[in-house]
Amino acid sequence: MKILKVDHIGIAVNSIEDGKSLWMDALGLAFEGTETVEEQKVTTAFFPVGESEVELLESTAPDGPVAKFLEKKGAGVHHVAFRVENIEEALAELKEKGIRLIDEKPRKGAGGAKIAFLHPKATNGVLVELCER
Ligand code: CMX
Repeated sequence: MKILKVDHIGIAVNSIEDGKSLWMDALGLAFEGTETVEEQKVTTAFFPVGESEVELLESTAPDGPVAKFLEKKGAGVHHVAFRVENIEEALAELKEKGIRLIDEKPRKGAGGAKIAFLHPKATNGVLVELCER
């Protein structure tokens, strides 16, 4: 498998509206608008930083993964996403290596990306996302 770069860092927030001014006004990043990804029960907001992005994540449902994360840990870094050349190949290789996957097949993420998660218990406690754009 080939990891091309850190695609984005996902940060769970209680409210994008309340959280975005830090990234825009204090840190001077561009705000690219929001997108709701129903399948993941989140609304996302992307802020490009060089070749990567910061992604704020706000839950859209109390039983969604981000709502559960916020309840348990509070706002903070939720996942690190690596862009890969070929996500199906990467998942097959990781499965072969015995790495615990959350998604064996890619799902649809923000911006039309193909995404899949590795289980944080297999990755030093950090939720890792693979994405292909
Ligand atoms: N980072 C690190 N650890 C996490 C975590 C995260 N984001 N989310 C949960 N965990 C840990 C919990 O702390 C818990 O650990 P302990 O057992 O030591 O307490 C363990 O994982 C199980 O957590 P849980 O609250 O019981 O939650 P679930 O097992 O129901 O689900 C997970 C955990 C990671 C499998 C689930 O959140 C998931 O499938 N995530 C992938 C999808 C996702 O997060 N989507 C949102 C982002 C979408 C996007 O970017 O577009």
